[in-house]
This record gives sequence, C-alpha cells and structure tokens, in this order.
Amino acid sequence: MQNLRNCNIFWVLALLIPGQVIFADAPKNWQIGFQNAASPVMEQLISFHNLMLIIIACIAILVIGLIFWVIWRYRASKNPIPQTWSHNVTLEVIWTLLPVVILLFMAYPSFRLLYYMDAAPQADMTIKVIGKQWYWTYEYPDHGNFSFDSYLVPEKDLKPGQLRLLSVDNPVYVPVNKKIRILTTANDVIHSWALPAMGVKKDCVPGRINETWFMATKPGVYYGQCSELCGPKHGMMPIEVHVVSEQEFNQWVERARKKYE
Ligand SMILES: [Cu+2]
Repeated sequence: MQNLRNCNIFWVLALLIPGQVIFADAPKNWQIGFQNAASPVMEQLISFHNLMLIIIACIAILVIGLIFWVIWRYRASKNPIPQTWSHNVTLEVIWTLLPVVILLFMAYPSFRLLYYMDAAPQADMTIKVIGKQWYWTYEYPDHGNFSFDSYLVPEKDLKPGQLRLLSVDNPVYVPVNKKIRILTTANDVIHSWALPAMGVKKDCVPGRINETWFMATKPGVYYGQCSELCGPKHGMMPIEVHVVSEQEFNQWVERARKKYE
C-alpha cells in the first residue's frame, strides 16, 4: 500500500515537472511484490502470476476448509465406533482428474509465455553480455562492435542520486520501444543477467551463448543484479540500464564509440 502511495505521488510529480523526472525502477525497502512492469514480457509475467495466485488461494482455502470440516465432522465424541470402509472410487477419480485439469489449465498460458520470452526473431538490435568475476562486459555488434566494462560504483564514490550496490560506472544504453536481443555468455563461472522490470533473467554460461530479449516501453533507469551465485563478489556486479529515446541513444553511441573503441 505504501508503495502504491509513493508511486502515485511520483506520477503526480512527473506530470507537474515534464521532462524533469525520469521513470526509474529499483528494489525498494521492504518490497514484497514485483517491480512495475516496463516491458510486454513483464506485463504478461505479472498477469500470469496473478492467475496463479487465484488458483493457489482457492486450493489452499479448499484444503484448509476440508481439514477443519473433517476435524469437526469426525471428532471422537461424535463417532465412538470407528468407520470400517476404506475406498471411494468416485472420490478417487475426482481427486485424480481435478488436479490434472487444473495443471492443464495452467500449462497452456505457461508454455505460451515461455516461448514468447525465449527469443525475438525480429530484433532491432543486439547486445552481447559477458559475465566476469565480478563485473560485466557489454558488446554492441550492430553499432561498430565497441565494447566496455561495467563495474559497481564503490560506496565511498557514490554521487547524489546513485544507488548503493546498484549503480555502475558505465551503464548500458538502449532505445525505448525497440526489441533488444540479449546474448549472454561468461568468461569464468556461471553468472545470470537479470533485469526484473523487464522480466529478464538469463544464465551466462562459459562456452555457450544464451539468448533472450526485452522491449522497454518506458524511458528511465532500471537496475538488476547478477542472479547466479558466482563467488565472493556476486553481490557487487549490478546491472544498470538506461532506456532513452532513439535520438539520445544514437548520441550515446557516437560518444561511446569514441570512448571505448
Ligand atoms: Cu555473477
């Protein structure tokens, strides 16, 4: 609820100061739910999660209700002589078939989403992500194949507005509303490139390339973290992605090529 209120205040401010506030998403203290969706995949993941939540809640209520009913209905004081029957074919058929039907009902949207998330056949651009102990290297093969390393900003060097354990020295830039193909790999051990607001989490495995994609629908700064235990500084290799307009992205590419090539 607190999050929701903060969020509303944020949007009021964003409307009052046009062009000044950028939408950003990062973990918040005591957060329980997901970050706000900023990509079509994450929107679908959240609705799938909500569907699961309803099914799980119904099953939990049914089972707990049955337990209490049995405790009350078959209590010792009401049934001094125990029943002797042990099977009920109708009941057994129902409690076998019903879970099968529920599983099939969940499997269809689950597989559809899984294949949707898997790869983007018509991606607008590609970024290669290489996990290393303990930082990330990014390559932009479609923009002159420049590459750069992205390290955590240590706590003592944090500037105002930068987030502890999340801000990096060289963030990733992507254009808004474009399909970004992400190719992941690693140089040493398995890492995992994760960006919760986009619904992305892909293992980076040495010696192989994994593929995923996202399309950011809201400009702003998004944060993620390595999500595969990769050694003592696993928590010190965050991910910072700036989603900007296509024009700003092209300007950044110009600067980046001079800086990193
Ligand atoms: Cu890692």
